[in-house]
Amino acid sequence: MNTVPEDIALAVEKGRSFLLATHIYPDGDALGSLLALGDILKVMGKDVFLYTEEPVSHLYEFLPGSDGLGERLGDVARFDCAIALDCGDRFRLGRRADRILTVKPTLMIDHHAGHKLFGDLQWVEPGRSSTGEMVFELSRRLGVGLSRDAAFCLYAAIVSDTGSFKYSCTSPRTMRIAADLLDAGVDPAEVAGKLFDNFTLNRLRLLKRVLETLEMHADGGIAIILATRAMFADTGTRGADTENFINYPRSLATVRVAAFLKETDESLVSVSLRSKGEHCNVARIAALFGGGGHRNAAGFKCPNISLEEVRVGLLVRLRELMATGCGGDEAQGR
Ligand SMILES: [Mn+2]
Repeated sequence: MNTVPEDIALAVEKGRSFLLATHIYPDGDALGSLLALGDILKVMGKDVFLYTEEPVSHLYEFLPGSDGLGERLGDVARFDCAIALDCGDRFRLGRRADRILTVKPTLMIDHHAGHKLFGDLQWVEPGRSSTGEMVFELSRRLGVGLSRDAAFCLYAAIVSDTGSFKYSCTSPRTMRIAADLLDAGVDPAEVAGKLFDNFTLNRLRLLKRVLETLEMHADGGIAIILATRAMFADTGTRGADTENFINYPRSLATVRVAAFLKETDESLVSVSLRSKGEHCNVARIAALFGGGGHRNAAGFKCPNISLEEVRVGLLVRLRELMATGCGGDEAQGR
């Protein structure tokens, strides 16, 4: 069942020169979708510029094409179509969001449940595991065969956002698409190895320090871990090295909600939240602090505040969430 809206497919067919962008601090789904769609458009004979605000994290340098992303946006008048991928609201497009959005039309392709509509044409499906899944559907709708590189990027995108097909956002359709990507030549062991078995010794030392901060609350229902600037300095690591650390407290059997607070370079405290099940909606907690995300995976950032202040304020909200049956009954798609 192909759900690509007609106006999205037509705009992609019609465009000649494309600006592709995704959210700041891009993850595997963001980058995988961006690179794969860039490859698909090039196969269609179109000009494509892949924009990123910052250099790609070393954790994702293995994605084919990641060395071809550009930080210099230049004059956007040269584009006749922009596409924002995996981006739940305009602020997540980063510092140059306003300039990107002057390109007409700007298309949205996204699966965030709390997506705040922006741009000109939207394709938002919270029921999708990943934006990678949606880009796959778009390639089918456009009748473009996937190169091995594009298939590799889409598979990495889907594996990232489904936690290796473990999260509840994984649907039968997700698995069928993954199977098609394996048929296109993707080696699942290669992707998993590069996504997960990618630690430097410094990063493992950082993990050791971070796990020492583990604290439990609400009879084991809440787990919190912290990363301070001193830990990054002592171990020679950066914020990007903490990717997936949140999965360690999440992996505790009793845990319903896990939180990871870290001090970033720009005097911000950045918070990642993970939860389990339909009734534990951390996107609502993140929204209270000006952030967003999915039911079971969300986050927010607080400027000019100490880690301890954020920890105390967040814990109050997490305790409330636990006390109300972990988030109430209205189930949003992840
Ligand atoms: Mn995503």
